[in-house]
Amino acid sequence: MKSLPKAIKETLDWVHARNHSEPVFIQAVDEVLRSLAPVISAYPDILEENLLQRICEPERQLIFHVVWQDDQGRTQVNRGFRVKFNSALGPYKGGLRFHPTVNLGVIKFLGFEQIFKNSLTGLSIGGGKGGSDFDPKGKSEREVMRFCQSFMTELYRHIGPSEDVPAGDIGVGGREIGYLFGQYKRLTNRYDLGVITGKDTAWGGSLVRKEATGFGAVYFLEEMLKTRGEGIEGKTAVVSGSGNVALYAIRKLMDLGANVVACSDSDGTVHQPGGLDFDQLRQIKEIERGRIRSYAERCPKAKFIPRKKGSIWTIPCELALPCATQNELTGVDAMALINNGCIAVSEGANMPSTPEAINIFHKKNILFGPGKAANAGGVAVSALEMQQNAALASWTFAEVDKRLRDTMAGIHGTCVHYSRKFSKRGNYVDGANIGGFLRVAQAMLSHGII
Ligand code: NDP
Ligand code: 2IT
Repeated sequence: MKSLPKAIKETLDWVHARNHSEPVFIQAVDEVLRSLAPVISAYPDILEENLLQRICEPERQLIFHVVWQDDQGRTQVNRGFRVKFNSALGPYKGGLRFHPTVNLGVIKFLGFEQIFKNSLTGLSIGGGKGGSDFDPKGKSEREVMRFCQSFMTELYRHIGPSEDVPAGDIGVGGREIGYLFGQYKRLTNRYDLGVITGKDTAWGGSLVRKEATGFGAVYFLEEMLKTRGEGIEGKTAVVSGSGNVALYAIRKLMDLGANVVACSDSDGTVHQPGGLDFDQLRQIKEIERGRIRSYAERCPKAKFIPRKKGSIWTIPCELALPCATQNELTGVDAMALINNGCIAVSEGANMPSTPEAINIFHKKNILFGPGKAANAGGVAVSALEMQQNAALASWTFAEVDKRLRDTMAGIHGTCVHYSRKFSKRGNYVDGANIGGFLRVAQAMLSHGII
């Protein structure tokens, strides 16, 4: 930390001391504050108005119990969270994650990232995140419904179209959004479509929202490749995960002519050198809610590699898209990718690469698109869903897809602009952190000391 400006170092010490049991939150803050080192001398207001501490402390944090009944009639208890991190640019906006690893630190890291991501979209949305340690795996449809109803029975009083607008994340997709909205409607007696996004297109959802994060990560990748005179066509790609983001990153990569040879889940990886079969994959994951292992059972040309037997990142590829979860791609994985000829990484997930991995990508001059820029397409189309809901309108697939593509190109441009202007290192991480921060900072300064 020696070469860091004193104010940044002091803020980091302060954040570390008061959040010491939340390593992933500290990791996210560390990265952003380090990127801001060259910026603070250009804008004295940042320190005068104490913006660094103010942006690192959530405006409001809710923790509540979620009591629900399982199919055996037993009463179960989970923990629910909503962290309202920053509302300088608009109502709090960010997804809900249902996964057994969820705790306050995880939600704070995700909420913190969301502030800068949402700012980069250029739209009027603040940053927030929520979720629960509920594990949807192995639960029946009715158990998921009862859990969502109980979760919303507390959350409904804290959200609203101009207050806080949740959406999906890991473990929360269209099905859960439907149950959550249904209970909100019952409790409030209001058909507030704009209170939640990721809705089914039959009742207020936006076309392209389901595809948006994965498509967006590929559009961002395309923009990065263009800067080196490269394209996606003919390249070999590996995508980790096999959920919503992974699936539609794979779809778009294939549409643009890449050969996608592998994807994964927490049990392991499927490798198919001739290219994955998207329809089979979608059938198993989206329709049957099955596992990647059964894909390999149905597709004889695919091989299943159990998680213990090796990482997905040892499979040779030119393009890598981590689309599963935080810290899934380590320094060792980064070296393996580079040694096998990888030239570009676009993060569909939130903070999937460890700081060591990012360092290696930068040192080796790999094109590296950080999640808060590369996966912003999901929340951007969520904001377009809110716009359509407010206008009682619905736009065509082509119209929303074009706006998504333009938004991703715009975010890429912002990253390049700010990395060139401020960062000696000239990378997308600094560009995204600086560009995202400055827009929020300007709004916070305008609103005064609140
Ligand atoms: P899904 O629940 O649809 O899929 C998650 C995928 O990641 C699954 O394949 C899952 O495997 C794997 N995974 C999750 N947790 C772990 C873990 N601890 N270890 C190993 N594998 C894991 O979620 P999404 O596709 O929506 O989200 C994926 C990532 O993208 C997350 O980081 C999320 O925050 C981020 N993101 C999502 C957006 C969205 O619009 N949905 C927007 C922007 C970012 P398994 O089934 O075995 O658990
Ligand atoms: O991490 C994210 O950006 C999301 N999970 C989507 C948030 C949203 O409000 O659509």
